[in-house]
This record gives sequence, structure tokens and C-alpha cells, in this order.
Amino acid sequence: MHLTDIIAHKTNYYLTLEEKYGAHNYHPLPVVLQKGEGVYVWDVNEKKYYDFLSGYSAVNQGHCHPRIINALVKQAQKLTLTSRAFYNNLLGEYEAYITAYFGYDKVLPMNTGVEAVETALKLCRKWGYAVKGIRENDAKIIVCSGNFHGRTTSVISFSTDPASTKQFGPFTPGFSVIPYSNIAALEQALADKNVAGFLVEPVQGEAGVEVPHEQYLAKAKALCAKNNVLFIADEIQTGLCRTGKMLCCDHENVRPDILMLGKALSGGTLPVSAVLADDEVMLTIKPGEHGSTYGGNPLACAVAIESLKVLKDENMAENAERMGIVLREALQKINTPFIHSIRGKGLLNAIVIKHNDEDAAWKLCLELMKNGLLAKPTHGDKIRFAPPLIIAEEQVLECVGIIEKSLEVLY
Ligand code: IF1
Repeated sequence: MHLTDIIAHKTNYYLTLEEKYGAHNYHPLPVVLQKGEGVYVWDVNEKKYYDFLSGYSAVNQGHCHPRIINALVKQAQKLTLTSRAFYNNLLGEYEAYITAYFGYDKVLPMNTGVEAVETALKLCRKWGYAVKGIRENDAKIIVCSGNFHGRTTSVISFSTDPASTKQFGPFTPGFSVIPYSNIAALEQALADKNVAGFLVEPVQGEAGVEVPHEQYLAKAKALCAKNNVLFIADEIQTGLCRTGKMLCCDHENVRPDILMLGKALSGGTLPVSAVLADDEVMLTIKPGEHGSTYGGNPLACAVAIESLKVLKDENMAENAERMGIVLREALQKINTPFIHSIRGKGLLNAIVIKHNDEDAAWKLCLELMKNGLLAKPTHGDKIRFAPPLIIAEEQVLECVGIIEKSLEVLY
């Protein structure tokens, strides 16, 4: 059998298994990965790639960061789960560490990002009734069109993406949708005295890296404060140095009333998420009113502490800021008719493809894959470029060379 056949055969073996035995809830690029280290991943044929998706911003620290893996392995050999029926010697220390790290009174530990969002929605409603005095079951939460906050039924209830909502009804009530990055629309929506919170992504990731107008977050936070409404920031994808600051809200010196973190909180090792707030909000939930089997497990605590330490010790926010500028400037210099626009903040970037073939972005990603760079289209014509935050300038420039070469496939 020729080498190309062997390579195809090995890849197809894994694709066939997933086709036959796995739910078809994704349409991945036809690449089968078996190893990750830093900015690189390797497929089952030992081909090496730059990872320009970073596990949807879960591996900000780079694949299998040694310090995070060591923390994982060390704790895994001692105690992984106690449940919250008992105390353990990691949770309190983690809670003290992360609340000091971000400057909040308390943290409610969860697992996936969407669980953190659901938790924030429940905290917001509780606060609306118990503190703001909204009549029970009348609380409203304002969200933005183009949002992506996860895939549970309540959270898709306020999605504006048919792919997230079609035939999943009936939906959870109590949400009103306004246009993103539109202060006038927010001001109008805040006239409703039953509004308890405003949930927003500081940059809309899934929508194709939509960066809002300058000072949008600051103006929105001020309006929320004026109307006694909680400003709820979903930093699950934008947080943890991804956009060039520890939090994307830091670009505008905005302190959310409820802050949600996930993904890179564990450096891509296991699901760890967190909701941070001050006592007035956090203490509205009483014992037995919310929780999760794995929430705050000692393994997650050990990994999260190390993942947070690594972000600061290795100056990842500063590198993301600098390398994002290098990436966008180098992309701007590519002489091609196929890039409509380039946008991003820090190392959360996207290009919008201009081509009469609706599959152009997908075809480009296949060509990028052949040339050793992995990226995926979002919403058809946008391709997200979000490498691990440890990437060096020469690696960014090498990747832009791969992108420039791959664009030739669209002629
Ligand atoms: C998929 C991308 C989507 C998120 C924000 C909460 C969550 C996410 C801002 C929920 C999750 C993931 C989910 C994944 C694709 C990816 C994603 F933008 F990051 F690329 F979908 F928009 N808030 N985003 O981005 O966190 O429950 O997944 O841990 O569902 O296909 P989760």
C-alpha cells in the first residue's frame, strides 16, 4: 500500500468509528489528533499543525502545559472528588485564591461554561426578587442578538441562532433581546423595572469575533448601575488573557457584578468554571438551593490554581496583546481579494472571507490543514484565528505565511 493510502487509511479508520458510533452533532475537519504540546498538535500520522483554535480558547496556556499537567497528576493521585457533602482541603484555598485574584467576595464553582451561565442567571433572578424587590417570576434578563452562552435549554431560549434553537422548544421565558453594541437599545430596555440583569459577551465569539464599539462595556455598566440592574459578563471565552488583558472587561476598567469564567480556567485539562460576585448577590442562594456533583472538586481546584498562576507568571495577557497586533498587521498586508475584513482583540481574531462560493471558508480551512494550520469556520464565511497565548512572533509570522499560501486555493 502506498504511503498516501496508509495515511488516508489511518485517518479514515477513526472517522469511520465516529461516523458509526457517535452522535452527529458536529462536522469536524477531517483530521485526527493524538498529541498536543504548546502551540502544536500532531495527527495520527505524526503530521504537525499549529492549533489556531485552542480548543475554543480552553488551551490559552498551550496544550499540556507542564505545570498544569503536574498539578493534575499530583492531585489525581491523592483525592479527586469528595462531593460538597463534606469539606476538602483544596476548595477553601482555591476560593480564597481566585476571589483575591479577581477581586470579588465569593465564588460559586461549577464545571462547564454553560453551567456557570445557568448559575449566573439563577443568582441574578434570586437577587432580583430578594434584593431589588421584583415580584416573583417577573424578573427579566436582557441579552444581545448574536449571543452564544452555551447549549442548555434555558440558555438557547435566548439565542437568536436558528441552528441553536430549531425544534428545541418550548423555551424558558424571562429574557429580552436587544442588538449588540447598541447603547440606545439597552437604555430603552432598562426602562422596564422588572429587569434584574444584562448578560453580555465583551466580544461575541461564535458570532464571528464581533468587537463592540469603543466604551460600549463602560457605558452599559454605567446604565446598569443607574437602573439597579446587574451587569453580567460572560468571559468564558474572552477571559483569562485571551483578548490581551486578564479580562476583556479590563480594557474598559469595567467590573462586572457577576463574572463567569470557564475553558482556560483548567488549561484544557478538565471542565472547570466559576461564577464570581460580591456577597449581596452571592448570598441570595442558600444551602441546598444550587450545586453540582463535581462543582469545586479538589482535582479541579488544584488545576485551576496552577492554570491561573501560569497566566500571570508567563505574562500571557501582554503576549496576547502584542501577538494580536502582529497577527492583524501581517494579515492586513496579504495581497488577496478573498479577505473582506480582519477583526479581533488580543489573540481572539477572525477573518471574513469574500467569495461567491459559500463553501470558500471551509475549503480554505481544508487547505490550511494541508499546510499545517488548524482553524475552523464559524457562521459560514468567518474563520476564527485564536492560537494559544504562548505563541511567539516568528510563529505568528510563519502562520500568516501559511494563510497567505493557502488563500491561493480560492482562485
Ligand atoms: C459548542 C466558541 C461557541 C462560550 C461562551 C459560554 C460557553 C461558550 C462565550 C459555554 C462555549 C464553545 C462551545 C462549543 C463551541 C464553542 C464556541 F465560540 F467558543 F467557539 F459555540 F460559540 N459562553 N463555547 O463561547 O461553555 O458549556 O461549552 O463549556 O458548543 O459547539 P461550555
